[in-house]
Amino acid sequence: MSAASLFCPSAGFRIMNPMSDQPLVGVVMGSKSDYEVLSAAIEILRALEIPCEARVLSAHRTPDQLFEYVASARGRGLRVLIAGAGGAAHLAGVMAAKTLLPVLAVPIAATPLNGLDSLLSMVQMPKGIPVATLAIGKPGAANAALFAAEILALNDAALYERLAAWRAARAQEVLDAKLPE
Ligand code: AIR
Repeated sequence: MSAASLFCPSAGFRIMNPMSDQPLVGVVMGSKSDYEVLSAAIEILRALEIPCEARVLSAHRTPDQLFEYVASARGRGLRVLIAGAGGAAHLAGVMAAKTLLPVLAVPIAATPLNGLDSLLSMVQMPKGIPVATLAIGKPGAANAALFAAEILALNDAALYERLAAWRAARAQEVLDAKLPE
C-alpha cells in the first residue's frame, strides 16, 4: 500500500462509524509507523461515536496528495483535522496553511530526539496560521480526539452528553483506584 493510500488495518481502507457515511474528523499521519500512536485518537473517536477517517499522507513524501486531501476536506464534510507526525514534522502546519478547519497536531517520538523535534516543528507556527499542538505521543493523540469532540459538541447536544459521560467515567476510575495494602 502506498503512503498516500487510505489506511486502516481493521477496515482495510477506511475507518468509519457504520452509523454514518460522513466522517467528521480526519486523522492524518505522516507514516504508517505513526499508527500505533494515532490509534489512541481513533479509539476515543470511536468510543464517542464520532465518524472519522484515517489517512497516511506526508508533507514531504506526498505533498501533492496531502494538498488534495486538505483542499477537499471541508467540502467532504470534515470538521476537524488531526495531524500526527515525527521528526521534522511539517504535516500539521502545511495542512493548516491549506484549510480553515481546526488542525490539532500530535508530535510523535520517531527519532533520537524523542519527539522534541516534532513538538517544536508543530508548536512554533508563524503568526497567522494556527495549529493547536497537543502532548507528545499517545497522551497527545488521545487528547486531540477529546479536543475534536469538544469542538464538535458545541453544535451537537447528544455528543456533549457522551463526552460528559466519558469524562465522568474517567473520574470514577480515579476514585475507585485501589492501592496495595
Ligand atoms: N514524516 C514523514 N514524512 C514527513 C515526516 N516528518 C515522519 C513520519 C514518521 C517519521 O517521519 O510522520 O513519524 C518516520 O517515518 P518512517 O516512514 O521512516 O517510519
